[in-house]
Amino acid sequence: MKLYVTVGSPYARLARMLVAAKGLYDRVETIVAKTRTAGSPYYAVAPSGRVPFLILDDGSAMEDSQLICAYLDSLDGQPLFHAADPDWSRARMEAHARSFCDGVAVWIRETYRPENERSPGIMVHEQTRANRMCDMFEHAVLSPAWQGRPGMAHLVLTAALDFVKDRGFGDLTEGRPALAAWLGRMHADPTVVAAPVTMVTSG
Ligand SMILES: N[C@@H](CCC(=O)N[C@@H](CS)C(=O)NCC(=O)O)C(=O)O
Repeated sequence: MKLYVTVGSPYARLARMLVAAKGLYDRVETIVAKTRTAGSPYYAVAPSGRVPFLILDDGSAMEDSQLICAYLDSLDGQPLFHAADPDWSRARMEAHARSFCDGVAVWIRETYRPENERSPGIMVHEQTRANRMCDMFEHAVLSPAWQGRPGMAHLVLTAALDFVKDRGFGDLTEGRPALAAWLGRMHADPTVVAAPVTMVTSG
Protein backbone atom coordinates (compact mmCIF):
# COMPACT_ATOMS: atom_id res chain seq x y z
CA MET A 1 0.00 0.00 0.00
CA LYS A 2 1.04 3.59 -0.48
CA LEU A 3 0.35 6.19 2.19
CA TYR A 4 0.57 9.83 1.09
CA VAL A 5 1.40 12.32 3.84
CA THR A 6 2.93 15.72 4.38
CA VAL A 7 5.66 16.35 6.89
CA GLY A 8 3.64 18.42 9.35
CA SER A 9 0.00 17.42 8.89
CA PRO A 10 -1.60 16.27 12.16
CA TYR A 11 -4.11 14.18 10.20
CA ALA A 12 -1.38 12.43 8.22
CA ARG A 13 0.51 11.90 11.47
CA LEU A 14 -2.41 9.87 12.79
CA ALA A 15 -2.06 7.47 9.86
CA ARG A 16 1.71 7.36 10.44
CA MET A 17 1.05 6.57 14.12
CA LEU A 18 -1.10 3.62 13.07
CA VAL A 19 1.58 2.33 10.70
CA ALA A 20 4.04 2.50 13.61
CA ALA A 21 1.74 1.00 16.21
CA LYS A 22 0.68 -1.89 14.02
CA GLY A 23 4.18 -2.58 12.66
CA LEU A 24 3.07 -2.04 9.07
CA TYR A 25 6.31 -0.59 7.72
CA ASP A 26 6.82 -3.53 5.37
CA ARG A 27 3.28 -3.25 3.97
CA VAL A 28 2.89 0.51 3.73
CA GLU A 29 5.21 2.77 1.76
CA THR A 30 5.00 6.34 3.06
CA ILE A 31 5.29 9.02 0.40
CA VAL A 32 5.48 12.78 0.90
CA ALA A 33 2.87 14.49 -1.28
CA LYS A 34 3.03 17.97 -2.74
CA THR A 35 -0.17 19.58 -1.49
CA ARG A 36 -1.53 23.10 -1.88
CA THR A 37 0.39 23.61 -5.13
CA ALA A 38 -1.29 24.49 -8.43
CA GLY A 39 -0.82 21.69 -10.95
CA SER A 40 0.75 19.30 -8.41
CA PRO A 41 1.19 15.78 -9.83
CA TYR A 42 -0.32 14.61 -6.54
CA TYR A 43 -3.77 15.65 -7.78
CA ALA A 44 -3.64 12.79 -10.29
CA VAL A 45 -3.34 10.42 -7.31
CA ALA A 46 -5.68 12.21 -4.92
CA PRO A 47 -8.30 14.45 -6.54
CA SER A 48 -9.09 16.02 -3.15
CA GLY A 49 -5.43 16.95 -2.79
CA ARG A 50 -5.61 16.13 0.92
CA VAL A 51 -3.46 13.95 3.15
CA PRO A 52 -3.56 11.33 4.48
CA PHE A 53 -4.46 9.34 1.39
CA LEU A 54 -4.02 5.60 1.09
CA ILE A 55 -3.78 3.54 -2.09
CA LEU A 56 -4.64 -0.07 -1.32
CA ASP A 57 -2.90 -3.03 -2.93
CA ASP A 58 -5.80 -3.47 -5.37
CA GLY A 59 -5.39 0.15 -6.48
CA SER A 60 -8.47 1.51 -4.74
CA ALA A 61 -8.11 4.79 -2.90
CA MET A 62 -9.10 5.78 0.63
CA GLU A 63 -9.05 9.20 2.19
CA ASP A 64 -9.71 10.73 5.62
CA SER A 65 -7.64 9.90 8.67
CA GLN A 66 -10.59 8.40 10.53
CA LEU A 67 -11.26 5.83 7.83
CA ILE A 68 -7.61 5.14 7.06
CA CYS A 69 -6.74 4.62 10.74
CA ALA A 70 -9.69 2.29 11.26
CA TYR A 71 -8.70 0.34 8.15
CA LEU A 72 -5.01 0.01 9.12
CA ASP A 73 -6.01 -0.98 12.65
CA SER A 74 -8.33 -3.69 11.31
CA LEU A 75 -5.85 -5.44 9.01
CA ASP A 76 -4.62 -8.01 11.54
CA GLY A 77 -8.07 -8.60 12.99
CA GLN A 78 -6.89 -7.28 16.36
CA PRO A 79 -7.70 -3.58 16.46
CA LEU A 80 -5.70 -1.70 19.08
CA PHE A 81 -7.39 1.68 18.88
CA HIS A 82 -10.92 0.83 17.76
CA ALA A 83 -13.42 -1.17 19.76
CA ALA A 84 -15.20 -4.01 17.99
CA ASP A 85 -18.48 -2.92 19.59
CA PRO A 86 -19.43 0.74 19.64
CA ASP A 87 -17.85 2.27 22.70
CA TRP A 88 -19.74 5.52 23.11
CA SER A 89 -17.50 6.93 25.77
CA ARG A 90 -14.43 6.54 23.53
CA ALA A 91 -16.41 7.75 20.49
CA ARG A 92 -17.40 10.90 22.39
CA MET A 93 -13.79 11.53 23.40
CA GLU A 94 -12.60 11.10 19.84
CA ALA A 95 -15.24 13.49 18.51
CA HIS A 96 -14.12 16.18 21.01
CA ALA A 97 -10.50 15.64 20.03
CA ARG A 98 -11.32 15.81 16.31
CA SER A 99 -13.39 18.94 16.80
CA PHE A 100 -10.36 20.51 18.51
CA CYS A 101 -8.00 19.30 15.76
CA ASP A 102 -10.26 20.63 12.99
CA GLY A 103 -10.31 24.03 14.68
CA VAL A 104 -6.55 24.29 15.12
CA ALA A 105 -6.08 23.16 11.49
CA VAL A 106 -8.24 26.11 10.34
CA TRP A 107 -6.36 28.48 12.67
CA ILE A 108 -2.87 27.41 11.57
CA ARG A 109 -3.87 27.17 7.89
CA GLU A 110 -4.97 30.80 8.05
CA THR A 111 -1.41 31.73 9.01
CA TYR A 112 -0.07 30.15 5.81
CA ARG A 113 -1.77 32.90 3.79
CA PRO A 114 0.06 36.12 2.93
CA GLU A 115 -0.44 38.52 5.83
CA ASN A 116 -2.79 40.82 3.91
CA GLU A 117 -5.08 37.87 3.10
CA ARG A 118 -5.45 36.54 6.65
CA SER A 119 -8.67 36.92 8.57
CA PRO A 120 -7.92 38.14 12.10
CA GLY A 121 -11.55 37.32 12.96
CA ILE A 122 -11.16 33.64 12.02
CA MET A 123 -7.84 33.37 13.82
CA VAL A 124 -9.23 34.83 17.05
CA HIS A 125 -12.36 32.66 16.77
CA GLU A 126 -10.31 29.47 16.38
CA GLN A 127 -7.75 30.40 19.01
CA THR A 128 -10.54 31.12 21.47
CA ARG A 129 -12.24 27.84 20.61
CA ALA A 130 -8.93 26.01 21.12
CA ASN A 131 -8.47 27.57 24.55
CA ARG A 132 -12.05 26.82 25.60
CA MET A 133 -11.62 23.22 24.55
CA CYS A 134 -8.27 22.88 26.34
CA ASP A 135 -9.96 24.08 29.54
CA MET A 136 -12.40 21.22 29.03
CA PHE A 137 -9.58 18.75 28.32
CA GLU A 138 -7.77 19.93 31.47
CA HIS A 139 -10.60 18.34 33.49
CA ALA A 140 -11.44 15.53 31.09
CA VAL A 141 -7.96 13.99 31.00
CA LEU A 142 -8.25 13.16 34.69
CA SER A 143 -11.00 10.64 33.91
CA PRO A 144 -10.15 6.93 33.76
CA ALA A 145 -10.88 6.76 30.03
CA TRP A 146 -8.34 9.46 29.16
CA GLN A 147 -5.85 8.03 31.68
CA GLY A 148 -6.28 4.52 30.33
CA ARG A 149 -5.09 2.66 27.28
CA PRO A 150 -4.60 5.04 24.31
CA GLY A 151 -7.32 5.00 21.67
CA MET A 152 -7.86 7.22 18.65
CA ALA A 153 -8.99 10.10 20.91
CA HIS A 154 -5.57 10.10 22.59
CA LEU A 155 -3.72 10.10 19.26
CA VAL A 156 -5.86 12.91 17.80
CA LEU A 157 -5.51 15.17 20.86
CA THR A 158 -1.75 14.59 20.96
CA ALA A 159 -1.32 15.29 17.24
CA ALA A 160 -3.35 18.50 17.49
CA LEU A 161 -1.57 19.87 20.61
CA ASP A 162 1.83 19.08 19.11
CA PHE A 163 0.86 20.67 15.79
CA VAL A 164 0.07 24.02 17.43
CA LYS A 165 3.31 24.02 19.42
CA ASP A 166 5.48 22.81 16.55
CA ARG A 167 4.16 25.57 14.29
CA GLY A 168 5.17 28.14 16.88
CA PHE A 169 1.70 29.09 18.11
CA GLY A 170 2.25 28.28 21.74
CA ASP A 171 1.98 25.49 24.23
CA LEU A 172 -1.70 24.99 25.00
CA THR A 173 -0.79 22.82 27.99
CA GLU A 174 0.86 25.82 29.70
CA GLY A 175 -1.12 26.70 32.83
CA ARG A 176 -2.99 23.41 32.43
CA PRO A 177 -0.97 20.99 34.58
CA ALA A 178 -3.22 17.97 34.12
CA LEU A 179 -3.17 18.31 30.35
CA ALA A 180 0.61 18.84 30.43
CA ALA A 181 1.12 15.69 32.50
CA TRP A 182 -1.21 13.75 30.23
CA LEU A 183 0.68 14.92 27.11
CA GLY A 184 3.95 13.99 28.78
CA ARG A 185 2.63 10.48 29.22
CA MET A 186 1.57 10.37 25.58
CA HIS A 187 5.03 11.51 24.48
CA ALA A 188 6.47 8.51 26.29
CA ASP A 189 4.16 6.19 24.38
CA PRO A 190 5.97 4.21 21.65
CA THR A 191 3.23 4.94 19.11
CA VAL A 192 3.66 8.66 19.48
CA VAL A 193 7.44 8.58 19.62
CA ALA A 194 7.57 6.50 16.43
CA ALA A 195 5.60 9.11 14.46
CA PRO A 196 7.08 12.45 15.52
CA VAL A 197 5.43 15.75 14.60
CA THR A 198 7.79 16.30 11.72
CA MET A 199 9.61 13.55 9.95
CA VAL A 200 12.91 13.21 8.20
CA THR A 201 12.31 12.36 4.60
CA SER A 202 14.41 11.83 1.52
CA GLY A 203 11.65 13.56 -0.47
N1 LIG B 1 -10.82 15.29 7.61
C1 LIG B 1 -9.57 15.04 6.96
C2 LIG B 1 -8.74 16.32 6.95
C3 LIG B 1 -7.46 16.17 6.12
C4 LIG B 1 -6.81 17.54 5.84
O1 LIG B 1 -7.47 18.60 5.86
N2 LIG B 1 -5.49 17.53 5.57
C5 LIG B 1 -4.79 18.76 5.23
C6 LIG B 1 -3.43 18.77 5.90
S1 LIG B 1 -3.54 19.08 7.66
C7 LIG B 1 -4.54 18.81 3.74
O2 LIG B 1 -4.37 17.77 3.12
N3 LIG B 1 -4.49 20.02 3.14
C8 LIG B 1 -4.20 20.17 1.75
C9 LIG B 1 -5.19 21.07 1.05
O3 LIG B 1 -6.03 21.68 1.75
O4 LIG B 1 -5.13 21.17 -0.16
C10 LIG B 1 -8.84 13.90 7.65
O5 LIG B 1 -9.17 13.61 8.83
O6 LIG B 1 -7.99 13.24 7.03
